[in-house]
Amino acid sequence: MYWNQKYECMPREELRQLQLERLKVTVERAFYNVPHYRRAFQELGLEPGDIKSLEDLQKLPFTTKQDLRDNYPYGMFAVPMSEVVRIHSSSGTTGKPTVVGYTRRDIDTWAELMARALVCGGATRNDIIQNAYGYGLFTGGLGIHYGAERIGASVIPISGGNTKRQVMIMKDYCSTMLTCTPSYALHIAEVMEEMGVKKEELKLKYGVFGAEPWSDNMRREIERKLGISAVDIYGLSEVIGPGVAIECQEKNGLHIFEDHFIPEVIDPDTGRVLPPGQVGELVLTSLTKEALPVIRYRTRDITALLEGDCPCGRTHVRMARITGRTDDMLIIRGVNVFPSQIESVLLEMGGTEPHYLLIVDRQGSLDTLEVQVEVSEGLFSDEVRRLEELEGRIRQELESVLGISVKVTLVEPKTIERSEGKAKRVLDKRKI
Ligand code: DLL
Repeated sequence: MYWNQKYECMPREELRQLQLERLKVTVERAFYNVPHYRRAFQELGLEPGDIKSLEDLQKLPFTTKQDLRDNYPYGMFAVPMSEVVRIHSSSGTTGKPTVVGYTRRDIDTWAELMARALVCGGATRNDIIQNAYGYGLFTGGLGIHYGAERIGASVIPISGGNTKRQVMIMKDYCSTMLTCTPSYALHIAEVMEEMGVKKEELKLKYGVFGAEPWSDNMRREIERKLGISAVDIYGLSEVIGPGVAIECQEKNGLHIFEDHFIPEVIDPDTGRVLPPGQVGELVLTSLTKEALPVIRYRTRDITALLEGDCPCGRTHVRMARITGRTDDMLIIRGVNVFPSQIESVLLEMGGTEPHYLLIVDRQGSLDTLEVQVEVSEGLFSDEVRRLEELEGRIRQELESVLGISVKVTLVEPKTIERSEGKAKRVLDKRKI
């Protein structure tokens, strides 16, 4: 089952030709409309006319999250704001989040990609899709929503949270597909058990899960508990949101929608492009985006491109599941968290020492974050009430900065292990 067979199964030669045409347009768009790109190209002595073949892509400079931040909020946009119809953003680090924009045509492209993705996951116009990705600045909710409507499926825009209600609605409204993060899918399954609802009472058949790393083991677990077939969906705000790549029902790697994105895998240390099969950092170039074209965007996600034809008939290259990141970004309950965000809150608080440990764990299927921090010598011998007050203040501040709940534990001075090399500040106990 395809949504758009012509493009999804395009012969490779034709696909490469299309990519080249679209790449040239994208490079021109970026060069002439975005000062950052013009500068970066000129530093390398390049101009749009130098891109004559797909291989020439390798001459172009990389783009990083830092470039987006340096041009915060709208400096990387290639169209005037009057053309922008939607703004999303991804969670920030110490400072600013990354802001992304869409023209009307970008929204249309995104809906097309998400329609393809949901069909890969098993959806048809007859499905009832319970969309439990968060709606809002996060791209998950609205991204899936538009794709589901494009197919003509019935979408339930329930967003995340209120799990008992999720179960009730799943049962009463006869949802046939669930879309959310994999950890939330497991949590829903657990709450279902607690409520005494059996999977046989549901009409659920398919799941499309992503936005955080997960494993084949976790897939089996979710499939068994919910009685469904589950696929992995990948994407990132800077590139478009969900709908960059997805598994087909073969569940053997994620097809990257190559008529809209060119993937490369590089050695993160040298920037050298690696041959298929080798593990490195995924770099993506958009081919059709108007508001925010990205050229050789370094995703920081670790994967490999997989060679060989897929029995499903799609000709788009597959990538292995994302196994981690080259930076220290954590994904906790689907929210991107950088340890540096936490550090800057702790350092601003007063009363604490710059020694802390972040403990990430999974209770049931919900991620938890505990922040252990040493208090200053003077304070520790102080009254309990003052310590409690400090703990409360830190927790509140962290929760407002990160947008997730946090447990704060104050510990005695000099109790957190010191390291002789790089400090190890994160203990990730989750087994996924
Ligand atoms: O997470 C977009 C999305 C929404 C994807 C819904 C899939 C489903 P951001 O918030 O910008 O966008 O976070 C992007 O999340 O660079 C990866 O590190 C991680 N990520 C996304 N999908 C997967 C996945 C959305 N399937 C960052 N496996 C990316 C592993 C993933 N990691």
